[in-house]
Amino acid sequence: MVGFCSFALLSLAACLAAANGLSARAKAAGKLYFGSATDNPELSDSAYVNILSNSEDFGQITPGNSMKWDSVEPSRDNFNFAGGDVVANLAAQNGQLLRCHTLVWHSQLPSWVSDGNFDNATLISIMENHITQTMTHFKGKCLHWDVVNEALNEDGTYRDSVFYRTIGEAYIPIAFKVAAAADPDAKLYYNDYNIEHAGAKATGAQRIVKLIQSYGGRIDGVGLQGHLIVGSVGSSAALAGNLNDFTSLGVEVAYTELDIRTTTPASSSALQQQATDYASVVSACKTVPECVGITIWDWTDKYSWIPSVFPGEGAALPWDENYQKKPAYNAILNAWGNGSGDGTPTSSTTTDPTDTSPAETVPHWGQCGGNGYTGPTTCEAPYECTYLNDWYWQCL
Ligand code: 9MR
Repeated sequence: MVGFCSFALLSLAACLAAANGLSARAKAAGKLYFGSATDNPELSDSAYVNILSNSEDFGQITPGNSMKWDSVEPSRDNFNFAGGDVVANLAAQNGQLLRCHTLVWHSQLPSWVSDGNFDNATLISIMENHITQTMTHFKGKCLHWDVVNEALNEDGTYRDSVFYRTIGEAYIPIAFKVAAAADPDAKLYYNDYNIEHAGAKATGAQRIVKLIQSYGGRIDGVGLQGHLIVGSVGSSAALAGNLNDFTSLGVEVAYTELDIRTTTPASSSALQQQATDYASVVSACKTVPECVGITIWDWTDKYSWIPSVFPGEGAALPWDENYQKKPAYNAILNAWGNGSGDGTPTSSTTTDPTDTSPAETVPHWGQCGGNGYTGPTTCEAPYECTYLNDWYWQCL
């Protein structure tokens, strides 16, 4: 539904009654989106695309592969954005936000970079060029960019990538500095897995946030990938406590690649436990105001990466291979709740219903609500007036 929860037009009751999908419920809980990764080969499956394109369930999509270095710059200074454009265009067509993934990563990195034996200065310039060209191409389309991905070992020390070996830890703040200049409007994220629970690797990710800040750089968020295992997710309170360890450093957080795998074929009790586990993650995000949203790493088991990497495991997503919803679907819906009223604009910020003058619309990125705000509250199509905090609603 276009304009869902455009509060100048809908009463609160109508807004809440309309909140029936995973993303609609996330927004009613004050988040920016619930989203899904997708990958270009799957987009030839029209039944798949129909479900992915339902923005009530998916308010945001993320390309699973087509913005990675090997897709975008397969040989030096030879850029190919075609695959990424397809996903960006689909998001725009569906009125969905876009998370952009990922710029600097040791994996899916072409051998011309990893085996090029470049010196420090040359590798820095190659990295800078890759970031600048890629972000400039997608400028204005990416809500978030995963600037650096998976820079850590499990014990929280730095991974031995070509970037770390050649440049040292400074490659991370340098990448964020270049990214901040290339697209000032995109939120810049550090993204990693196995940082969802407090421990050495989560502490390492917090060290990275502080490192970037110590260089005077901008890091806006940390992405907790969330490749989790049924029965090992833990309580929502523990998950939320870990999120707060990040937000206390002045960054927002998001679960960026959530899936919760089990042994296959999955038993019905495993699927029930999986539903509980999905609900725990959603509740954790819901209770932490700086958690802006959750992305699942594709929505159907048919296209999940898990079975190819973990043989005998899978069934990790809320829809099965035949596109049937599993118990996790309703658990996610219920965990978001049906809108608590948190952040709902007060009457002082809503448009006077007796005002018959033509409605002024707010452009993309403009403010459209918040405590004390008295300006126009209707966003230019296709954008929606979205809660960011009690003082700021924005056309996104
Ligand atoms: O989903 C991606 C899969 O199709 C690729 O084969 C794989 C290659 O590494 O990457 C997958 O996505 C990864 C993501 O980019 C970073 N975090 C881990 C994800 C799963 O491997």
